[in-house]
Amino acid sequence: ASLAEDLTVALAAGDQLHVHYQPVVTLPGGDVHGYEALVRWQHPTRGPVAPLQFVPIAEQTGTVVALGAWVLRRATRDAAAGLAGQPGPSRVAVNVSAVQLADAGFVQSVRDALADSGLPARRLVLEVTESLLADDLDTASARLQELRDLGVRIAIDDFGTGYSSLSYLRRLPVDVVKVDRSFVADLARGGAATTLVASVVELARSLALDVVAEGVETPEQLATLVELGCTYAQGYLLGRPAPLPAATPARS
Ligand code: G
Ligand code: G
Ligand code: MN
Ligand code: NA
Repeated sequence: ASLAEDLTVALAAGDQLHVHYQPVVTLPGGDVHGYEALVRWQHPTRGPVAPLQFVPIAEQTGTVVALGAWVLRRATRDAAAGLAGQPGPSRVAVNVSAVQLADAGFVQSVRDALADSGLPARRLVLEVTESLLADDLDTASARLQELRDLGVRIAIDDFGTGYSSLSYLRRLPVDVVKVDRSFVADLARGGAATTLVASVVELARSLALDVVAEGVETPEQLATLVELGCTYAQGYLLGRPAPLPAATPARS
C-alpha cells in the first residue's frame, strides 16, 4: 500500500500516531512557558515515519484535514489534563497546514476540540507558516481573525524563510512570531542573521508580539538571544520533543 493509504489506516487504527511535546521556555529565566505538539507516526512495518515525509503527502491527498483534527484533539486533551504533570503551565501550540486552514470546517474543528477537552482557548496556540499566508493574505487574514475571535492565539512559524516582510506582521492578526531555526543556527556576533533576529525582536516589541527563537542548540546562541531581548526560546538545548510520561502503573 502507498504511504497515503497507510496513513488513512493509521488514523483509523488509533495506536500508530502519537504526539510528542517540546518545551518553549521564557527568557532569560528559563521557566517553561508551554509546549509545541509534534506528530509522530510509528508505522507497523516501516518503523518511524518522519512528518517531513508524510505531512506533504497528507496535504496532497487531503488527509491532512483528518490528521490535523486528530492532533488538535489529542493536544487539547493532553493540555487540559495537565500534560501528565510536565513542568510549567499547560499551554500547547499545534502546527496547522495551509490545506487545513483553507478547509471550510477548520474553525468549527477548533471550536469542537476546545469544547470537548475543556481547554481554555487562551492556552491554545495555532502555528501557521508565513508562506501559506503569502498566497492569499486577505483570505488567510480573515480566517485567522475568526480563530482569534475564539480566544486562540496565532503564531507565525518559520518566520524569515518565506516571502513575507516584517510589514506583514502589522497586517495579520498575530500574537507570536517564531524565528526560523536557520537564523538561530547562523547567530554569530555581527552576522546577517543577528541583524534579522534583532529586527524581528524590535518590531515584535513595538507590536506587542511574543518572539520565540526556534532550534536553540548551544549556550552561545541562547546568550545572544537573551542579549537581543528575545522573549522565548525552543530547541534541543532546552528540551527535545518527547512523549508525555506514561502514567505510573499501579502496584500489584
Ligand atoms: O517534529 P519534526 O521536526 O520532525 O517536524 C517536521 C515538520 O513537520 C515541521 O515543519 C513541523 O511543523 C511539521 N509538523 C509536525 N507535527 C505536525 C502536525 O501535527 N501538523 C502539521 N501540519 N505539521 C506538523
Ligand atoms: O516547522 P516547525 O518549526 O514546526 O518545526 C519544528 C521541528 O523542529 C520539529 O520537527 C522539531 O523536532 C525540530 N526541532 C526542535 N528543536 C530543534 C533543534 O534545536 N534543532 C533542530 N535541528 N531541530 C529542532
Ligand atoms: Mn512549529
Ligand atoms: Na518553525
